[in-house]
Amino acid sequence: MGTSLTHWGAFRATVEAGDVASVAPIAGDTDPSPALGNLPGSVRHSARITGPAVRRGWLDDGPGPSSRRGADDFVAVSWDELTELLAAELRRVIDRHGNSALYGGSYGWASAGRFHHAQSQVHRFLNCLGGYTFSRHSYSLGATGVIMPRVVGTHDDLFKRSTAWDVIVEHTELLVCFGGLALKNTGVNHGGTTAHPARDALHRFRAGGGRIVSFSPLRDDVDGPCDWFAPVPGTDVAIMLALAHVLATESLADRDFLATYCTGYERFERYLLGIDDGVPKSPQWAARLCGLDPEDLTALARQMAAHRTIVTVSWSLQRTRFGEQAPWMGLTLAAMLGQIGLPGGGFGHGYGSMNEPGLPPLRCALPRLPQGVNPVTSFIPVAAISDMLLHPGESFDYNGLRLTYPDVKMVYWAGGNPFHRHQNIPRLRRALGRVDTVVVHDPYWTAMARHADIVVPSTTFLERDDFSGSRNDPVLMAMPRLTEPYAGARDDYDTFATLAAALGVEEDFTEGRTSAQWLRHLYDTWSQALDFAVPTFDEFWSAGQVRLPVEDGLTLLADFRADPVAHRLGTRSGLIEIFSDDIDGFGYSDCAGHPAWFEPSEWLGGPRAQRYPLHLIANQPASRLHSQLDGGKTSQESKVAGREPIRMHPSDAQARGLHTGDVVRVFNDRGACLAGVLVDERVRPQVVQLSTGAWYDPVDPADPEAMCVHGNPNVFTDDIGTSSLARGCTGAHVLVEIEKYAATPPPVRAHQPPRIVRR
Ligand SMILES: Nc1nc2c(c(=O)[nH]1)N[C@H]1C(S)=C(S)[C@@H](COP(=O)(O)OP(=O)(O)OC[C@H]3O[C@@H](n4cnc5c(=O)[nH]c(N)nc54)[C@H](O)[C@@H]3O)O[C@H]1N2
Ligand SMILES: Nc1nc2c(c(=O)[nH]1)N[C@H]1C(S)=C(S)[C@@H](COP(=O)(O)OP(=O)(O)OC[C@H]3O[C@@H](n4cnc5c(=O)[nH]c(N)nc54)[C@H](O)[C@@H]3O)O[C@H]1N2
Ligand SMILES: [Mo]
Repeated sequence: MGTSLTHWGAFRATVEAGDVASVAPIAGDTDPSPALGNLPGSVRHSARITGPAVRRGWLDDGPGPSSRRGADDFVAVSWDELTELLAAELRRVIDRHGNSALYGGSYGWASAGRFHHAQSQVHRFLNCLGGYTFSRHSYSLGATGVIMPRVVGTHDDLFKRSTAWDVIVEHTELLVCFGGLALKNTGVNHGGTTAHPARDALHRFRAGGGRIVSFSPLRDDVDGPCDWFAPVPGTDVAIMLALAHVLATESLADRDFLATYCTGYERFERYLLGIDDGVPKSPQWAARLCGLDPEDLTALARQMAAHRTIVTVSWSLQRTRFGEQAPWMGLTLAAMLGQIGLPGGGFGHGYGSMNEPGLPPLRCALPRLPQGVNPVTSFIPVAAISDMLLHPGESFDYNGLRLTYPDVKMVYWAGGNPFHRHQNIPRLRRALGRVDTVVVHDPYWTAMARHADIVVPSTTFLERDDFSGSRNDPVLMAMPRLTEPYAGARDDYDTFATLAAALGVEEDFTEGRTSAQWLRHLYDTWSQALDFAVPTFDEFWSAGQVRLPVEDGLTLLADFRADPVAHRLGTRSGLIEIFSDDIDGFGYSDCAGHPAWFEPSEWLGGPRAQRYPLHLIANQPASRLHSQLDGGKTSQESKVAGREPIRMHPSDAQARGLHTGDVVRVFNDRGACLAGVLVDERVRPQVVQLSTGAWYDPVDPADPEAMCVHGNPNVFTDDIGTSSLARGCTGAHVLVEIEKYAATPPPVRAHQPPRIVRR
């Protein structure tokens, strides 16, 4: 029996014949994530990469653009050959094109361990070589990461220092949730988690008389009783404006709070009341967009003003076109209620998006592998990868800057799966076809690995020693190796150390340490910097964990409310910016100086819905983390007819002659996939839900436009940014049509390795 940690929780495992045989949550985790069920069999899964491999066409023809990526055979090579080829190609690209031609943005979740964290490893390695074009922000929080620092001075603290669940249970009367409070998502936390308290907190909240109002297309985004409103997806900003309109016109807005703690309310109010455009953003106005009853909105606004209320906005709302607006408008609405900084009142962002919001933060930092310094200045907002690869040398707007896409020749990926996360896969495939070389480190033959020229087999966290924790969890956990490395897999660290030696930067990269020595070193340097005592590394390792102090009882922005001068915000004015002069000054047509309603392209109210009348919600999967361990038991058991399940309302199913268990073709003009139908009343009519994470499985790998037979929604999502401000990912929403798939559905082969030939 061994113990370890994943992003979705800590567990105990039995190991047999070199693989995980069974898992159980650790004692004390009262609400473990079902995704733990994907671990058994994951070490020796058929999709494991068993040794280094090189795409045949790349080996035969050398580096260069190719349309064969994703369709070619692979040639098995030895580790020595791999090191030689890869070192030579890195040298060639850097010498001939410069370090900015190396894209090492390499975003992705990989494993929880702090040392073998693939992103940190690859960044450190590339920095030793002189740097790389990097990426900013995340797919998770692309819009929030840019807008919220400008309007409230931080984005991280909105989660890390969010109002604690205990404070909500005790003080909050009304939780108004835009995007629900999806407990399926609180299973997960970046870096791991040893407890899942959200479900229990909501029980206690209700038991104490608390009320939940959920705006969401899915009833089950809130577990248990709530007042459910199912508006037209993408209209939350209009709804919030309507609520704000009632507050403004019924003298319910807290003018003192707005005057003391905010700037720019008057400018915003002109827009709200329609003084300049003649369009008051009233409940009647919003009702025409969102489809809800204006009386209900008016009544809710009054209740919000009369009770201790938190307005919370899920992260999904900002993963849509104009995604900057929802968190900004949610904050503005909370500011008008005047309860920001009061216990149990104010603003929340991401309750139900991740385990972290509501959990007390650590009183210290965590051990961290230093990534070195990157001298290269070229970067992209992370979700602009296809834009960058397809438009080298072109300029683009980002957060008030005018930037230029570098001419990237080599894409280096470790620990992420762009075929899981990126929008418009046909476009991504054309973009990847443009570069000279694609390198991927992964334990598994994901679609990204299949599109690589050089494939580097990584160990999983189960095959190496590591430790991890997260900033809102009180436990730093040891992650001892549970079994030996499978087949030819190597730790990413060892791969990079060998490459660094071949490239003459071994000492810079390793600092003379083995990975075992690094673990001890990271722990020791971390513990020496703490202002409290922790056990020695050996004591920690044999105990398997160390408990760390946390800051209990937080209320978001309480210190700012208590003293807005001493605790001035990191915004230009030091206050909450309901109007931002800076953003206004950028003159963007798609993001104004104050939060506003913009009509998205992918929504039921627009012209596109005539052709594609169903609004697809591409949300996070309940059965796994992203694409990770899609071949595992929990994920596989969730499939319908072997495909990713698509949920739809009985009325939409009936109109198309569909039943639970049918295989359907889901499509728009960008692409198509197959999926398995689940008819479900909990889904709003005209909405369908297909989670991300089914491994991309093109029926004809040689055709970039090919239908995915497995159910990956990113084949048809739009690769367009949130706005010129943040250019965040907008993958959460897309319009589609659905029809019964009449032919015999092709088999799903995504979890079988590609053809590997030996020379
Ligand atoms: N089990 C599991 N948990 C996860 C993850 C996972 O892969 N699996 N991923 C983690 C990661 S990396 C992240 S960033 C977070 C993401 O957290 P979120 O982005 O919040 O998660 P989603 O599941 O995409 O969306 C939450 C809900 O928002 C609702 N929603 C979508 N569009 C709209 C809309 O226009 N209006 C309203 N009112 N509601 C809408 C959907 O019904 C959806 O179920 O989740 C984390 N948690
Ligand atoms: N349409 C749509 N698209 C979305 C979203 C959405 O809501 N809608 N959500 C977005 C969000 S919030 C996110 S965070 C992204 C997630 O996107 P990603 O983070 O790219 O997805 P993962 O599947 O977690 O990819 C992690 C990869 O790391 C590999 N890995 C695990 N351990 C190791 C290791 O030790 N070494 C190496 N080298 N690799 C390892 C795994 O096998 C896996 O292939 O997706 C985004 N995409
Ligand atoms: Mo995310």
